[in-house]
Amino acid sequence: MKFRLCSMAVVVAASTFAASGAAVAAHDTNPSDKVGNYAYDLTAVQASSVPNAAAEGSTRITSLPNGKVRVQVDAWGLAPGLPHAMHLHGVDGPATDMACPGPAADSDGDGFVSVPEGAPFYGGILASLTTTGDTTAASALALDRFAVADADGHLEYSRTFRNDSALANADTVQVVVHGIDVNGSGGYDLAGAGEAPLVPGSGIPFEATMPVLCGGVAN
Ligand SMILES: [Cu+2]
Repeated sequence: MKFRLCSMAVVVAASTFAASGAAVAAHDTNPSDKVGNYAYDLTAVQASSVPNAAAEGSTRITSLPNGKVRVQVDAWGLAPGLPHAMHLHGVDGPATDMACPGPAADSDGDGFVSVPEGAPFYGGILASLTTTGDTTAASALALDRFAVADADGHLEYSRTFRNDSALANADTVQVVVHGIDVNGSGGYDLAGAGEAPLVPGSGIPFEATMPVLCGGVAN
C-alpha cells in the first residue's frame, strides 16, 4: 500500500507537555559534550486492549565526533512485513526533557493514542529515521524508506546520518515507532481504525501513524 508523502510535522509543533520534571536521565555514558551515547527501553504506547499493539524494544542514540548521529532500534512485536515510520521526537532548542505517552493520553476516548494525542508528550519530529535519503520531518510518512519488520515482527534499524537538529538534541529526544495492524489484515488499511486523525481527508490509514513504541530521556 502506498501513501503520498506527508508531513506529520504540521500538527506536532505542540510545545506544551503534560508530564515532565521527574525525568531521570538514563545516559549510560556521556564522555563529553561532543560525544554522547544514550540507551533506552522502548515501551508500548497503546492500551493492552488495542489488538496487535503489544511490543517492546530498545534504542541507542549516539552523537559522534564527526557531527553525525547514529540511531539504533531493535524492536519486537511489530506488525510483520510492514514498514514502520520512526522518528526522533522532541523540542529543538534548549534542553527540554519530554516524555512518552501511555494509554491515558487517549484524550478523545476512541481507544487509541494518536499522533496528535502523543505529540504533547514527546514533541514534534526532529528527525525521520529513514533507511535512505532525507531524514527531516518532510519524510515523516515516507513509508517506502522506513525499516520493515520481518515475518516475526522483529525490526532492526541502524543508521548514521547528519541531521543537525538530531545532533543538537540527542540527549533529550524520544524515539517513537509507529504502525499497528489493528485488524490483522496484513497491511495498513482504513478498515482497521479509519483515517489518521492527524491528516483528515488524506486517506492515510490511522493504523500507519499510530505510535506503538516510545522511549527516551523522560522514561
Ligand atoms: Cu513519530
